[in-house]
Amino acid sequence: MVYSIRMRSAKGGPHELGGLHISGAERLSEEIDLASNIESMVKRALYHTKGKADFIRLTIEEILQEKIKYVNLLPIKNYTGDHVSDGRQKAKELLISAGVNVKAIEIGIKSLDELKDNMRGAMILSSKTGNRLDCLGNRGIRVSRMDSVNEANLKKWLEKQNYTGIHIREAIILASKVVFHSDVVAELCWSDDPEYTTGYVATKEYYNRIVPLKDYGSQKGGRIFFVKDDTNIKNLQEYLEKQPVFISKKDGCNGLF
Ligand code: WAQ
Ligand code: MG
Repeated sequence: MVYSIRMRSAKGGPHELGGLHISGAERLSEEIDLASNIESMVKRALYHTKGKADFIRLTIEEILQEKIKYVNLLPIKNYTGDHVSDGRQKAKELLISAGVNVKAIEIGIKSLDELKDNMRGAMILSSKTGNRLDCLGNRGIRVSRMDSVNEANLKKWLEKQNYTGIHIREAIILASKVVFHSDVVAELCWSDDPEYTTGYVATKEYYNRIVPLKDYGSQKGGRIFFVKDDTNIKNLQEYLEKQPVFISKKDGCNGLF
């Protein structure tokens, strides 16, 4: 049996009553790993660099095997600059090549920089005009119900490329699910964790990691999904939030992971 686990946590009460978003997480879990996955999510909410959550909501639901979709893991490219301005410039170039309009990119970066409070989800912007297309305000769209097919193999694959840590593991799974959708042109992201300055631009081809995309110590972070102008937002939202997706990769003779 496979279960979806979703966690969101806040400080100063629940999100909907104005609490500050601390951390969230989403996994698809086999029954045997359920308890340990839940434990690590609760620990993450309690011992986070953004503070100790006083509100934690966990939702656990059984997933029907036949509903699960399999999506390819994006390959990784890496860019490193000296300053945030270098990183942002690279992000712009990558987004332009993916088909996002310069104006939309500028609006996107500005909206992330100007966020007063962190969102717990992502903004959906038109890749042409930069107009916000979701009507979800500070909540945004939270991508859920995704995971790797084989955690141990994903870890090995990342370690082989010298990537360790939970940020990249979670981000590449999320990005692979997001850009797989035909209406999504590209994604831009950087973390809201104050110590984590790496971000990325995900396109249909690559997970482009960029260091740095924000200043050390800043708690401002977020995600933007740039989409085609005629996107049916309700359908896209349904896919991002509800469609269970396992991210997998064909790895030569090691088979699928
Ligand atoms: N769905 C939509 N938006 C989300 C989700 C989600 N499941 N999770 C987080 N966000 C949004 C939300 O606005 C957060 O405030 C923001 O993204 C940042 O989330 O080394 O760690 O979990 O290659 O802090 C990227 C680079 C790390 C990783 C991103 O984001 C690497 C990261 P965080
Ligand atoms: Mg965070």
